[in-house]
Amino acid sequence: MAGHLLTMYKTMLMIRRFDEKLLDLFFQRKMSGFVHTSLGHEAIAVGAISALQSQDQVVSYYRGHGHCLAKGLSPKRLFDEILGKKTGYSKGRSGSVQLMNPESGVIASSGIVAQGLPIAVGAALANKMRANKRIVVVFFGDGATNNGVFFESLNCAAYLKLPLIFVCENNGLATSVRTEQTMANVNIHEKAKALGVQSQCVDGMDVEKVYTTVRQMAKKARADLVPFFLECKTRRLLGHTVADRFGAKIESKISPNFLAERDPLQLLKDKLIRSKLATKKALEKINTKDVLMKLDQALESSMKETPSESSDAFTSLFQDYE
Ligand SMILES: Cc1ncc(C[n+]2csc(CCOP(=O)(O)OP(=O)(O)O)c2C)c(N)n1
Repeated sequence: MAGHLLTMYKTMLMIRRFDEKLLDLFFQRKMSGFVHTSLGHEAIAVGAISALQSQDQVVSYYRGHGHCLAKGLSPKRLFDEILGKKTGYSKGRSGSVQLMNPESGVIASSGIVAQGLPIAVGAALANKMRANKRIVVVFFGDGATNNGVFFESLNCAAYLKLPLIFVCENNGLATSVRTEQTMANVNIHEKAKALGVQSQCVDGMDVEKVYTTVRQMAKKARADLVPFFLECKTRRLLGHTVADRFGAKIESKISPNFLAERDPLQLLKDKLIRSKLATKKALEKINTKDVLMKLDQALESSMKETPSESSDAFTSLFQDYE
């Protein structure tokens, strides 16, 4: 478990630093488009995806850099994609919002709230019909659970008995609107129960908890062909997007001591040191050598890549993916 926890720590740190690099790029005006960071959500992506097998599939959403990195996509090609380079996973045309690479198992992500859920249902149905033992995990926010297609998707998954895990990243806010302002019942996992999907709620800041819960769910989903729902309670460290200063203000009002008390990376770091699984020095080396150095190299070579051209905009729009 020690090695496993360290690997998860490294991936969480990679996600944190990757998003921080994007913030720099955005404010230095070196990139165009929007960025929704997953700062604060790292333990969910890493805990859930570490519990999967390599052939399993992930459907993400606009807050999805973490899911892609946890699924093993390369930071260099993700930078390429976000910076609009030809060498990006979708030839630089998706921006940060629609990142995907079916070959690596990230089969889709969308900027449309809740849009990933029916896509995941379709993929899980295909897997079931092919009897290939693959499962699908779909990530989405709390706001997505108010959308009609959320209910349709869970109903289909339960009725059709699909090997699919729904993971709700409940950060308590949909842009700048708090869950209590849009839901009479804020216990989101109970919505799933009502639709016939077994569900649980865990601390989304605790990577081990997310990992062990998804591992159990994945085992059952694969063996018994049934869906599960996991609500992960989390908080975002910034506003809704990089440009959302108003949202950032709301967030700091709701959870003023958040960083000090509940930062998922700090929690794991403390645990690793407390349990003598790693020293402070070893963890700092991971930060500088394994993460920052790799990211700096990736970004430097990405900046030199050829930009995508507008004449490419309509090529490769339709492609059959296995
Ligand atoms: C169908 C749809 N409605 C509205 C929007 C505008 N919008 C973008 S993100 C967002 C908030 C979604 O909140 P949540 O699902 O909680 O995810 P979070 O951004 O907090 O991770 C909204 C309303 C959209 N993109 N798609």
